[in-house]
Amino acid sequence: MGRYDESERDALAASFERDGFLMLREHFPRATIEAWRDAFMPLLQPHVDANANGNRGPGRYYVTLPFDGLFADPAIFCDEDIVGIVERVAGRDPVMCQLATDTPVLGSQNQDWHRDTPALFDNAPETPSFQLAVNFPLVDVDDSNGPLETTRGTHRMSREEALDAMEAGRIAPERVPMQLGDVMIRDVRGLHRGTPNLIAAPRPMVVIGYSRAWYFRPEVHIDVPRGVLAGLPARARRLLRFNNIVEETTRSFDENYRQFAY
Ligand SMILES: O=C(O)CCC(=O)C(=O)O
Repeated sequence: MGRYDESERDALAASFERDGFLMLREHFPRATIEAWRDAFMPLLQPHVDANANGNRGPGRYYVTLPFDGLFADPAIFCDEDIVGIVERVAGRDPVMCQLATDTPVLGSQNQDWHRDTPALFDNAPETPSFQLAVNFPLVDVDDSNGPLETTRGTHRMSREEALDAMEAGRIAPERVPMQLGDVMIRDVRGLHRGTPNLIAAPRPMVVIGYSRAWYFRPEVHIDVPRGVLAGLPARARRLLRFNNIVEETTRSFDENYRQFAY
């Protein structure tokens, strides 16, 4: 049972088709997300210690989450509303390909406007959605700590067309403040950027990637421990089918997903 019925999911999917993103406000329980934050902060620190300048540009860290414990919670990655909407916009039987975080800290800057993947076919930006990101912050996000900025409708335009439309004022960038528990689902082709975090506390944002059933992204992956997989419901196991099965969880440290902006 999700929070939205079938017709509400249809309406949300229709708004996604138009805008390239949607928000599910107050979707996850705050306590669940606070527990994720507490578990995440010790994972961030070694990256900050190793590279004070960020591994994703100044003051920005990309950190993969280990797929175990509370991070392997099917109530999050297999949430019925989210997967129901993902299936409506990216087709039946999707694949989960990524579980990670983006964290700007004090000293981060505006990113260049970018999309996270190139068009599926050269010069054919109008294809249906094939790669989605589900984002939720581990802290409340407002103007002080680096909200995402995005653009409506650019998921079906070329990068050049979208940038021209912004420059001409036909598309206005929008800041996306978010509270703990809020969820954003976005087509990763939508033109967006991270903005500076101006306060001392890091601003982690989880990203869960879902792909069309046949789409494989070699630049990201999840190491799924065999024992964790065995304890998951069938639908959750199916979502994970393209990922590596490992005997034990790995704490990946060398983040090699560096080519992320198109
Ligand atoms: O989390 C953010 O603020 C945006 C990060 C982003 O767009 C990226 O690194 O590709």
